[in-house]
Amino acid sequence: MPVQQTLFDTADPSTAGVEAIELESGATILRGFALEDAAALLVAIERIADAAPLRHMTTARGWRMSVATTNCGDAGWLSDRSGYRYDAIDPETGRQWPALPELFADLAARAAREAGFAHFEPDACLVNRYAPGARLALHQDRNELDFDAPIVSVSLGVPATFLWGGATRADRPRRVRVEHGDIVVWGGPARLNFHGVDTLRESYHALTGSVRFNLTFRRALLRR
Ligand code: MD3
Ligand code: FE
Repeated sequence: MPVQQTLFDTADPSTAGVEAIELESGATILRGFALEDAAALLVAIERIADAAPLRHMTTARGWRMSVATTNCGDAGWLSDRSGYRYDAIDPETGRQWPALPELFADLAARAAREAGFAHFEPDACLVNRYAPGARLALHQDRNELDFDAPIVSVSLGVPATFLWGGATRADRPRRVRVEHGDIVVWGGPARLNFHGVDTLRESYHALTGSVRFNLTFRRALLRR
């Protein structure tokens, strides 16, 4: 059973009413945690996509991903016929990925702290855009060099269903609805769980129209 608890100081007005649900040890949903920053986050995403366009990457097996992706930060996640990896250079532009905005790093660190992970300093932010029909098949995030750091995921726009699996691909995933402004933090024992996103349904959000954006913050490189 999910444990519902207040993980932070209820006297702090910036977190008043935010609901924290621990899905399992090391995996926490902070409902509405990004709501106040959502409009600014979307403006920042537009600027990032101007410099490093959203694109449909290719899997190692040659499939075009239905999700469109870009990155900001010191390292960007890439997939192509040679596999998955992080690289400081965007192969589309030949330039470094755009810098990780202060607002992004600050929000990710605050969310991680509320979920029990102090001093999270992300160096990579994957930006995913889901149009209706897009999905992300079950996978693990294991290209990062630092598995001690958590991963922080921010949902914006149209709601989606996370597929929340276990330590092996055979574990039947739970379905967890994530909405505009929700943040999921996972680390510790849940860091290598299988997960995915179910096919996005046709829907409308005032700030994004028919699409969903997800920001995934990671520590991809080892600390200097
Ligand atoms: C991790 N993106 O880009 S994390 C990814 O909505 C990715 O675009 C998701 O997975 C997205 O690699 C955001 C979703 C998620 C859900 C359940 C998990 C990650 C999880 C359970 C355990 C560990
Ligand atoms: Fe993932």
